[in-house]
Amino acid sequence: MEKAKKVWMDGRLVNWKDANVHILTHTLHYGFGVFEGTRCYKCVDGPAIFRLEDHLRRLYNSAHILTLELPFSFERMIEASKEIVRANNYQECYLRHIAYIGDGEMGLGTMTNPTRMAIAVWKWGAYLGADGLKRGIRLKTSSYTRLPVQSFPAKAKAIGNYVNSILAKREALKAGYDEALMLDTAGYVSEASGENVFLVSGNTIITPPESSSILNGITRKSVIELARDLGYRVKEEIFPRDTLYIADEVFLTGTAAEVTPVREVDNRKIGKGIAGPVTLEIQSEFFNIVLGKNPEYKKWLTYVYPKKGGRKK
Ligand code: PPE
Repeated sequence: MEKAKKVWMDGRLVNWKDANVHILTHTLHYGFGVFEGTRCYKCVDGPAIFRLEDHLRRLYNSAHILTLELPFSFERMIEASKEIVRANNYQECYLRHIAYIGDGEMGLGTMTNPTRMAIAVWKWGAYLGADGLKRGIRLKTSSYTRLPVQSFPAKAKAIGNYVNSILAKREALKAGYDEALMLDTAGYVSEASGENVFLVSGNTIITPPESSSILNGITRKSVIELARDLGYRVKEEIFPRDTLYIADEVFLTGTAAEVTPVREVDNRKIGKGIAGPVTLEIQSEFFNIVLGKNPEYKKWLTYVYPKKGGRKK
């Protein structure tokens, strides 16, 4: 990973090599904290962060679910997010917001440790590989079940939740697949280890509903709106994994993965076994939007430089 110059920590810009925490940082031991992943794209008229307010709203909601009080205001974090991209002079990058419990006391019940916040940025290419983004990836149903909604706050992007995801991801990678498909406790499709799942059947696009144990993905929400605007019928409903096997197309959405086609699920070809036309249309429209090429969706962009339309050279 290329090291950025600066990291935003607790209200200050610090050098990359100084962006460290104490070994007794509470969250490091128990995983109780929340985070966000957001992308900044090099738009035609300057760098812009995609759906920054929605990502930060989810960060504050995640914290609320965990009963963590965040020490900085929403507005301050909007400004800090732009500031850290500018401080590193990046045109495009991934932003990682994190809120965690710092050091002080140990033990599960400690209430006195400070809650800390940071934003780090780095350059991140195609999450599931450039080839995967173009041609499609291979998905394998995991032996790990998504944790049930009564035990796991799926609507919180909580750090500890990711033990479940990483177990599934490592299992899939070791077995030679690109990504893990996770089922819920009833056996229905929930999501991939770090992406939401969609299928295409004729003119209809289906994805599990928000009431499932899925993260309410911001890319998911964007793709639902975009697909409807393109004239597709979009349904949010539960389905078993064999519905994926017989779909015309399958794709994944996520900030990191963007819109990634799936060409195979559990050793079964999906459609023709290549990236499907509907997926590629949505992917291409999605890239137009995040790159500021579609005026209808400019509402989703937060330009990093103050002048409307980005920095003028
Ligand atoms: N489900 C999960 C479990 C998840 O982690 C993500 C994001 C999504 C769905 C898609 O949500 P959204 O990004 O709002 O569209 N996963 C992050 C993981 C990246 C990482 O490896 O770290 C991401 O895409 O940023």
